[in-house]
Amino acid sequence: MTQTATNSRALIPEANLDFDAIVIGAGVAGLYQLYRLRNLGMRVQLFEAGTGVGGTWYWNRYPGARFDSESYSYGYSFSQELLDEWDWSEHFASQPEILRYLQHVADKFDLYKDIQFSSEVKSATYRDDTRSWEIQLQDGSKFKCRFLITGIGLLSQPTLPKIPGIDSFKGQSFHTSRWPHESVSYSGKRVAVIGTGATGVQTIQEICKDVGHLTVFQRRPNWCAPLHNAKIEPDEMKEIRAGYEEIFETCNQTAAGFLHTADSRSTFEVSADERYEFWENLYASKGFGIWQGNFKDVLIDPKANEAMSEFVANKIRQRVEDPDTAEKLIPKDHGFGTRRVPLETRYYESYNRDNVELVDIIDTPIEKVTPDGIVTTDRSFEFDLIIYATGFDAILGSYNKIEISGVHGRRLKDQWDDELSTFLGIQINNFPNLFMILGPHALLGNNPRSIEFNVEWITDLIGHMTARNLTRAEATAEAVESWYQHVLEQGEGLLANQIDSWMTGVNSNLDGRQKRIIARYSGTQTSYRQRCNEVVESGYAELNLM
Ligand code: NA7
Repeated sequence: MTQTATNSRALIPEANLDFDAIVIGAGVAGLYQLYRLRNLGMRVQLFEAGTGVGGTWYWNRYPGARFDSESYSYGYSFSQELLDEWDWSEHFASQPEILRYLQHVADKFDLYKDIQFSSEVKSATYRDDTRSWEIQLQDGSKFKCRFLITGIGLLSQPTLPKIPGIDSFKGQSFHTSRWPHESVSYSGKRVAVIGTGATGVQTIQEICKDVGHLTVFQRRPNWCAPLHNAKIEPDEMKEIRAGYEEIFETCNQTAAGFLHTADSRSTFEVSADERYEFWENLYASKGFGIWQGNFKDVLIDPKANEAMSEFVANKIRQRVEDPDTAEKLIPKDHGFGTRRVPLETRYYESYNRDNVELVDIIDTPIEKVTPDGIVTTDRSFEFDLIIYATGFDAILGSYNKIEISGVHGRRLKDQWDDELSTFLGIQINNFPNLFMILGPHALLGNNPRSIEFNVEWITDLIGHMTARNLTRAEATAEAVESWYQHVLEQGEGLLANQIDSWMTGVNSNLDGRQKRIIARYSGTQTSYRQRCNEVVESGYAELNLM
């Protein structure tokens, strides 16, 4: 959809707007939103806290950071030229390559000219008299716009553990997502990693090859499975390129936007031999197939889940030489796939190395950090470097960080404290003209696929409004309530929603975040997209447009 510049300019004078739209965040979401809105002929400004583009891939520079989705299923699909010219070097690209890709996108589409870096948004205030948003940056500068779009990420606010003495440590220490831009020397050093989620696993398996000694402090283990990464040879890249249409079509049809989707059979519908052969094949195949492409009941039926968990537990026992260490690495409090499955490359074999030690901090909790290292109830450890791979204030953190207020000064945080609800994960009643890309209760998974869909939906709505000189869009309270009920229904029976994890909003390092919530939409992409498309077809009947 292309609108003329004349349309958009008509939006500006009446409210003295600086921009038609402001986008927050220069990650995969924000970059694409900037591109699309600019194509509508709008004046758009993007504010980014970091000093460069990339979002997740700008911040997470820790060794070993890489895709767990196939590179060619993760990139943007909107530009044939971009697909034609970009070669991925690995099936699961590493962070430096991903960052180069996003920088290339920003260059190619001339996005830099509308991005202001080192500009963290402090507050966003809606003014109903002018139907506009006023944004204030941390440096005090203010900007007014009609539409505000957030591309601020689900996992962008890191959380550190509340351990006494954490600031007293004399050596270097940081959270993985704040890994310094300059090179960090860990070669030959005594290093601690706290946390064994997807990030901890990627870090541990990479740095163990170089450090002098690595001590891993594990609270709860996760069920990890092999990534099976490989280089993409030039001929293979040609084949991938020729198949892009099919790749994206597949991603758009699967439950969560991955190349993998659940098998139509149930676990116990097949013979034991067939079952184990299927699981062996999944264990030997690339990427998330073992999680997303398993029997259809593995993530729902406790018995099926138990059988799958036992299969993976035996793999861990086979791969880890010391039986006590193997048992410590096998989760006992949740089943396979009920938390995000970290994909690994010889992660379990890391524990067979002489320079790697696993400390179970459920058995022997950390008491404090000292200037020299870490003290548990059992021992004192000395370190040169402490790495916190302790996760994020997921889904809500990036919203809570900004003081967002809507009509009549209603604070978003207060509204969400009362009840976390949105319309399609995109809009919120009482917050007109605010659009979230992958907000709470949106469909997560292979996120760029959902991001492109969300961005295009938002762009179409804004295009629809500008074409009609409409200046205010707000989801009705009824629409929000009905989406909320739908999200709850879709989440029923899913084992993952009965387990503590970032996906259920639990974070032991934050006050008041010990209770599980339904934070994401657990239906399929097809049902999500169908619902969003129905809203468009009805002429946005569930939004108040003025
Ligand atoms: P996760 O998956 O939230 O993992 C955080 C890890 O840190 C996990 O093992 C936690 O143990 C551990 N943790 C958190 N707080 C503490 C304290 N206070 N003490 C000890 N250990 C702690 O974050 P990731 O960054 O690994 O991954 C997040 C997502 O990013 C990932 O799923 C991908 O989608 C990308 P716990 O399990 O809570 O016992």
